[in-house]
Amino acid sequence: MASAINRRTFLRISGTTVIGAAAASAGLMSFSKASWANDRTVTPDRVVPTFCELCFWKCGVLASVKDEKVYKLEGNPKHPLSNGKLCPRGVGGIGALYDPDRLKRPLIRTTVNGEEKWREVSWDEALTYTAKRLTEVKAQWGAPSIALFSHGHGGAFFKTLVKGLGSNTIVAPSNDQCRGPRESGYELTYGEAVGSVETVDTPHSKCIAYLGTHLGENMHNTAVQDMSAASANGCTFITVDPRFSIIASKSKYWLPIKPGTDTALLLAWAHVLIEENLYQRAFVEMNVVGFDQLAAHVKDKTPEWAYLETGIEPSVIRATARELAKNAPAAFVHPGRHVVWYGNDTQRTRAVAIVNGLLGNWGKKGGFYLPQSLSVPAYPVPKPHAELYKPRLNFPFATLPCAYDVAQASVKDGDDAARIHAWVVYGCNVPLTLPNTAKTIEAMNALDFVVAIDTMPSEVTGYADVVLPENTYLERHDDLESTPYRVPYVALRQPVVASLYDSKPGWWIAKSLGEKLGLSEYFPWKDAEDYLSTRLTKANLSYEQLKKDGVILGTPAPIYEDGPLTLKTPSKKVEFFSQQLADAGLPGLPDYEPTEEPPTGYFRLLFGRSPVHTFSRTTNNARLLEIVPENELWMNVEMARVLDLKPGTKVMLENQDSVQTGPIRLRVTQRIRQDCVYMVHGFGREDRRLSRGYGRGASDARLVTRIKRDPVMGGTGMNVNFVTISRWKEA
Ligand SMILES: Nc1nc2c(c(=O)[nH]1)N[C@H]1C(S)=C(S)[C@@H](COP(=O)(O)OP(=O)(O)OC[C@H]3O[C@@H](n4cnc5c(=O)[nH]c(N)nc54)[C@H](O)[C@@H]3O)O[C@H]1N2
Ligand SMILES: Nc1nc2c(c(=O)[nH]1)N[C@H]1C(S)=C(S)[C@@H](COP(=O)(O)OP(=O)(O)OC[C@H]3O[C@@H](n4cnc5c(=O)[nH]c(N)nc54)[C@H](O)[C@@H]3O)O[C@H]1N2
Ligand code: SF4
Ligand SMILES: [Mo]
Repeated sequence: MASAINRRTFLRISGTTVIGAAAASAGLMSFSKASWANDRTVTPDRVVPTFCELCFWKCGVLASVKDEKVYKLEGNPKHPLSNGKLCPRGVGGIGALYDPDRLKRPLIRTTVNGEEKWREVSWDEALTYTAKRLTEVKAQWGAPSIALFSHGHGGAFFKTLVKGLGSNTIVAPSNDQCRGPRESGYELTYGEAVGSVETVDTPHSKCIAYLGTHLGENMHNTAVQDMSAASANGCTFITVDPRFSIIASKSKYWLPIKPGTDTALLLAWAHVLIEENLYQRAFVEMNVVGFDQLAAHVKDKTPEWAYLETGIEPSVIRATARELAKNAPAAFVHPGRHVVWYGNDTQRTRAVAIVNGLLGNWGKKGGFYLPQSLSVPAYPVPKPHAELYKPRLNFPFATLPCAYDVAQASVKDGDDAARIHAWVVYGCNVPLTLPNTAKTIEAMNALDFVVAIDTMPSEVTGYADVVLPENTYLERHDDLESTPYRVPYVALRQPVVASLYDSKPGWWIAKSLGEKLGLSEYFPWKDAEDYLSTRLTKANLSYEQLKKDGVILGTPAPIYEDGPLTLKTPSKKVEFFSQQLADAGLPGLPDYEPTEEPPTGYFRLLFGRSPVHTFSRTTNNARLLEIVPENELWMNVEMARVLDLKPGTKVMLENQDSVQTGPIRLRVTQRIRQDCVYMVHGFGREDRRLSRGYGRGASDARLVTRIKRDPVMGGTGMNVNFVTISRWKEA
């Protein structure tokens, strides 16, 4: 077996560490500056429809090209997820295409005179080497010891590859570090996950409660457009958030809840709806099991009881419950998205689902619509025999294995046979997105082999053995996109301009690697166009029309249902009481569990989104950094006074495990409770290869060294870290 590098040093991709590196072309860099303008005076040579990958909402884009350069990105008016508009990140996609720091050529980690370096290699050499190393790991430890981490639309071809190899060890931080508990909570209660795009009928709603969901900062395009439409229609918003978020500023009620106590509020809302006979009785009688058990369960969960937990006045709890009830069924509590907060997250989501059941809003206008999808048959390939790695952890209602457990199972612990030995990482920056950065790095160091498929040098590529540069979304085809939505549709991603540098599309990388691994049967098509047109022909759809319009709409079907529901739960009804949970020894109704409080002198660390950035994906994007150059630490005015810290002061954070990050500038504000501080995720990049992103602001990820696991599906509750703040002293 080829000698594995045992301890990988973090390896930058720069002139000094790459053997044979050519400097980035000056012409390209100067163009990158000129292109930021999104110039509206230029007449394009062509306008190419495609869809966005600056986040995972997948809005339709029209890209204008002049002299083979993309100079403008706009929303595709025909695409239902953009309606002619993009969010600021989507407009800034040009910054990702023309980022001079992009990965340019395949790289292999190598040791020269005891020093680790990158060696620029041909694609053939990179893929031959990768195939050899994966084959060795499979032969020695079995295929399931090869894990795929994947995020983003292009991951589909790598799933085919890894399954073809025989591994079902396929994980995603967007599951157990994001929305996994919500999906399990809704599957247990309604028999199906909420999914992305969330199936909330916001434009027709008359009252919406947002728990944390910070729309306007969380910039999911259509969700924000819908929220504006609802606001214009006079919808009442209730925002429950320890921080006065943008959506709080549009709300009739802001409930500055004590962090971690939302389940108490939800149970008190259920109490008021039942005790005051405000729930949708006909819906409940027709569609719900376990109502009587719920009524008994929340009998003593009075607003007065909840006040002591949440800090929200009983009168406000009653008023908001009545406001929701008055507008039901055109009212809902938003199910949230990034819900891994305190470990009891599936149960909290169940409480949200139950309050929504009392509002009778499933399948109702202004509540939850029943999504439609345009089904396009898969390209026919043999079914692979893929297995999950052996020591499968025992979270009874996980829809996927947990990324966190796969990382833990990669660390050396004496039982090599049960370990994960290789990672294929597509579009994930795991050191920053899994909890406990140091442990993730330890895991990566323990692996026999890591290959990262990425567009940018990032923390994850720094610990890889092979780095494969993918095209950005503006240079490549991808698989078809047909998210279940209020109208059925299928959308196309197609190259707007030719590949820059020696980057390649993901489909080509997966297919070529598949061929080297002897897996050609899973990639029988000639190229992406052959693959796409074959799929479309089977669905009687025109590839030519899709190329021209970027999207094809299907025939809309009804999205509301007035009769009895037939759900996919065991009882076929909405399960307030979950026998499935009870059978697994877990509470059949959501219990409120108090969350550990910060020790004296500590703040709870909270984090969220900036409207113009997507995690670490954009923190090197020149265009977007012009708008928001760094993150700030939000602290309550009163606490800043006590600590004698002025606005704008640079501070350091230190968590309960003595991990430090910073410096970060202080934002002193009334808009946050005294017991917590808040920052935007994705900054504090530690990689000097990022000529613009390096060293801006601080990293929340470094501070998440402690988690609380969700007993239902294994999500990693991350809002359980505490920090002290001190003035930064320049060394
Ligand atoms: N501390 C902390 N941790 C978090 C969160 C948090 O707020 N704080 N948020 C959580 C949430 S909500 C989620 S969804 C997860 C997301 O976490 P991940 O799944 O890891 O996803 P990203 O952070 O988007 O991954 C970024 C990587 O994708 C690369 N990339 C960008 N575009 C492309 C492309 O077109 N092709 C390829 N091949 N690569 C590309 C970037 O260069 C970067 O290296 O993180 C979770 N983890
Ligand atoms: N611009 C932009 N938009 C994005 C993304 C992005 O990177 N950039 N990422 C997308 C992704 S992958 C996701 S998952 C979503 C995440 O976005 P959301 O699901 O909307 O938000 P969260 O990150 O869960 O929550 C952040 C909010 O929760 C509040 N909060 C913290 N603790 C508590 C608590 O105990 N109770 C309550 N009620 N509130 C609390 C914080 O103060 C903050 O306002 O955003 C998506 N949209
Ligand atoms: S919400 Fe913004 S970043 Fe996300 S896909 Fe749409 S335009 Fe792109
Ligand atoms: Mo997420």
